[in-house]
Amino acid sequence: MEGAAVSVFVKGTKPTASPDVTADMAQKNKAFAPTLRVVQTGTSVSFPNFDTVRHHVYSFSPVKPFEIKLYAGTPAAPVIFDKPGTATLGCNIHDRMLGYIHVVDTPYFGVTDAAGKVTLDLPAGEHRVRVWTPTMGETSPGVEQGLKTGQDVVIRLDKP
Ligand SMILES: [Cu+2]
Repeated sequence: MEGAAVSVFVKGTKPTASPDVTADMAQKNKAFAPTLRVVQTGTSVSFPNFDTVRHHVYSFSPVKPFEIKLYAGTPAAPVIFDKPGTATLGCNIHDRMLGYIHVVDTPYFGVTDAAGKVTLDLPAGEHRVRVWTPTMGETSPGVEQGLKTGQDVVIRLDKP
């Protein structure tokens, strides 16, 4: 299964990243790497191309429609993801390329590993955790529940 985006909302923290926060969504072997990248709202994302072929990356998603026309190397201008939600990425040249940038209003986030686990370093207290996976679809906000730091939180996504 693909990784799940896990974000934790902590009262009193800034929803938006400072302007110098950056992230990468690479292309390697004609695939997005990673398939799913989680960023805080306001993050500048670069799209470095490590392949010897050119890519043409786009998103039609309402949270961030954009297009980077046929390019090699790293495009000069990063794309700023300024609204929370999910952008689905594709490539005009390689139809099978599919990736996601999941944008969250919190600095606390991660992606689950192959075992479905993620560990986050949180301020002590009670917070809200939200989980989103690509299978939910880009318009889904994900599922949310409470959590208390220091305890394992189990979220089952296979419930009806
Ligand atoms: Cu491509």
